[in-house]
Amino acid sequence: MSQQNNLDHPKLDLHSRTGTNADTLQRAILDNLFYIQGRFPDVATPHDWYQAVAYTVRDRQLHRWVKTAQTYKKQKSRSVCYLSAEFLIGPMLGSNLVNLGIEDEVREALSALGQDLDVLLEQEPEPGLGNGGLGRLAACYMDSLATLEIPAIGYGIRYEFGIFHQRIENGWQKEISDQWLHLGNPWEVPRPLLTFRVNLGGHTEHYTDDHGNHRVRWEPERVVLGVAHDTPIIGYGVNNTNLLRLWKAEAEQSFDFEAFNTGDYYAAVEEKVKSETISKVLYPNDEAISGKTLRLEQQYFFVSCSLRDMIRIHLQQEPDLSNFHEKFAAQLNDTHPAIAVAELMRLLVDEHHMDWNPAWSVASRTFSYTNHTLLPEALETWSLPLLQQVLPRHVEIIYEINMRFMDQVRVLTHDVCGAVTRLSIIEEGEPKRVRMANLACVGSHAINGVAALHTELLKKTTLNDFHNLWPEKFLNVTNGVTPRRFLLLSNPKQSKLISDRIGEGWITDLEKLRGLEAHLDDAGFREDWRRVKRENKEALAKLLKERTYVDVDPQSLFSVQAKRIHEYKRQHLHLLYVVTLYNRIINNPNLSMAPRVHILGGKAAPGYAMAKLFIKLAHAVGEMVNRDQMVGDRLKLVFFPNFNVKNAQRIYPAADLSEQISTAGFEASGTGNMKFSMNGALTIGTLDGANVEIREVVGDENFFLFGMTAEEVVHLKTNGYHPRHYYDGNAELRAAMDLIASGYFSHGEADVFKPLIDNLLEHDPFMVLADYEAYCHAQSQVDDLWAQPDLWTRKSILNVARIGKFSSDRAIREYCEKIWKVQPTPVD
Ligand code: GPV
Repeated sequence: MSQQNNLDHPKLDLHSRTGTNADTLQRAILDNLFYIQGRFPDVATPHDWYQAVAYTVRDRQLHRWVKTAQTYKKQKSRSVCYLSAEFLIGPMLGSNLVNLGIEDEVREALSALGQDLDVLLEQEPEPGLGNGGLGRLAACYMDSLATLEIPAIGYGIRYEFGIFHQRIENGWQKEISDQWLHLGNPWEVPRPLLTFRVNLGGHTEHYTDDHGNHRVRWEPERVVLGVAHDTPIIGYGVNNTNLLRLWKAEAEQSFDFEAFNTGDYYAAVEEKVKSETISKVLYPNDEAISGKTLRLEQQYFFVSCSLRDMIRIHLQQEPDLSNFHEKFAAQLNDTHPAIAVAELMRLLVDEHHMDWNPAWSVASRTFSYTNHTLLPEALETWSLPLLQQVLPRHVEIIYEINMRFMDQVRVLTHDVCGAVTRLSIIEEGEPKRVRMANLACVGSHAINGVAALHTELLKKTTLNDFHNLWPEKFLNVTNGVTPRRFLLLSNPKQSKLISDRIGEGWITDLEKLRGLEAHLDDAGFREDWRRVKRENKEALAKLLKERTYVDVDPQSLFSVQAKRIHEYKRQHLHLLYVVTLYNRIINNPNLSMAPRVHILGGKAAPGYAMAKLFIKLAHAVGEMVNRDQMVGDRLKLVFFPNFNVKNAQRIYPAADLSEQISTAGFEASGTGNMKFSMNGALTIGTLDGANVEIREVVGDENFFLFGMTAEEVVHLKTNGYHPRHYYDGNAELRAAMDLIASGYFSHGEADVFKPLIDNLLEHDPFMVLADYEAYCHAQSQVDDLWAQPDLWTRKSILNVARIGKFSSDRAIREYCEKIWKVQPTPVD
């Protein structure tokens, strides 16, 4: 019982908070239920039990966390700071159990208490602190950093309201505000003493100090507090427990006593409300957010707190900031935190009195920048007047950075073809704007894209001038996803099947999956593989029935497209194919075909009318197709509502076919494509983003390729694209579009889908019609293979066996070697 431990208090018995056998866990769960929540078993709800288990797991993380902090400090390790406006971490209980390796023990402890772990897992609200790929990537990287024993802090915003919940009403998306903190968050530790004051607005004053130095004082209009909230991130099978440190905005004084004393109660709380607004809500992306003052304030708020926290940590050990960049590598996750370049200069020069040149050297060796998109509308710029209003000192600093940069550029480029104007951080115009990507490039020593094709296109197009200037700064790091959450946790059956054959080494060394190829000719193994997929599909079919009331046959081919809704991702191409199949059945009632279930899921940005219309179309077509007696079980179309991390984990394992059909050159990488493959789906896809590399490793005979290349897309666009030409030339395409336009799917109201059809015929910016025929052809090849189940299974196994490259462990190793120059620091 009196197990020794040598943390801070050698004699303290912490066994009940560290022990991991079922008996100890059972007692700990009961203790937490009673002492933290004031509940006892007779009256505890499933959510109470969930929280008691969560606290029990967190206790076991906290010891490792303290030990980790001590180790990093003692070893003076260089740390990675991942600056990101989004961390889409998803539910934590399941992945923490998996990473700690105590799932079986907790399950046993709970069953002794009459509780079912699976029921409790369902209780956890999802921390939806991100929109999609970019935020989820940051979460996968946090998992890999800890697993690889790399000292790291994730810095971001503790949004009170994460991404909205999607409800479907009459086929239309309705946004419901997220309340993930409503019942409390057992995973976070608030740190009220770790608070920074963040200035906003006001003006600057330049003066000369007693020693004759030029100094700048920023007199803000208001001050907001940033309070740290820490979530421990534990690695798989290691003791390293890193930190996700999210900042919550609070008012400096929760009460204005002067206003209160004069009787104006409302004025007294007004300032508090205004301050706290900064971390209130996550902006749903794809929307025009430039011009939103609050969004800029959010970006500056979390960046300022994070940099000052890094400086605080640094000065605990070092006399000054001249070697700050040796202690920290700061990654800018897209341009959302790019104001960090100016803020670090302000902190070093104004507050720590460094000279400009050494300060610049420190800053540019600290930062590196990841670009996640080529879409011009997603490249952030802030209008200068707005920036001036919120961050007057930063405008001065950005001008100074730009002046020095422009001097350098004129010498280096001789302004060939107007390169100077394009490289400038300031965009001319009325009003002038600050280009955040340019600021990030100038202030970073490394710039990377997220897939090979994406990086090449960045170099050739969006960041071409910067590439000409500094080719050595550019490199590629293809994205990856964590196999712990997206295989081990979410697909336990396939995981067990794999481990039974090749051991558990794949969990931290995903290339080991190649060992599965040796079992390809084992008929028993293929049989098991099919059975597992089948069981996963049955589970999803059950869930679909609960959520959508649609019956689907698990024997059918499950074809899935689940991701944010966007025209460039071309959910409408997918829907045109479903309507085409429907037409084929109507025209030939005895048609024999591979029975298919098409599943779509994803959220549309609230202000993106066309994306919302796609959702309506999916429901409208589904409603007609699914109840048509003539169709029967040959074809179903289901929209899975509220696609989020939790739901994703139940969808990937059940997919046969993964739809990755974006217009070539538009999807920077994609990460869902990797998760589907890892779970044994074959991909039908274009040569876009990471699809290119997935096809390379799984083999082109195990991938259904179709469509124009990125080059062909550009070529067609420059030579004049006429979508109507494809409409006129393809009878099936015409029939599908005409049927939608006729009002057949909208109770005779032809107007409903008119904007969608008109847009395709007149503009079709993402060339859906040009790729339609090739897509249908590739889908026929899918059907042919589906008719040979054993061959399909072989290809499914091969996809998994060869997908090792797309582990986020590989991606993080590349960042560590090529960009961050950090080494593992194991914790005993
Ligand atoms: I910029 N991405 C995203 O989710 N949100 C954004 O604001 C931006 C990019 C995505 C890309 O669209 C994906 O192709 C990519 O896989 C993902 O970022 C992670 O790199």
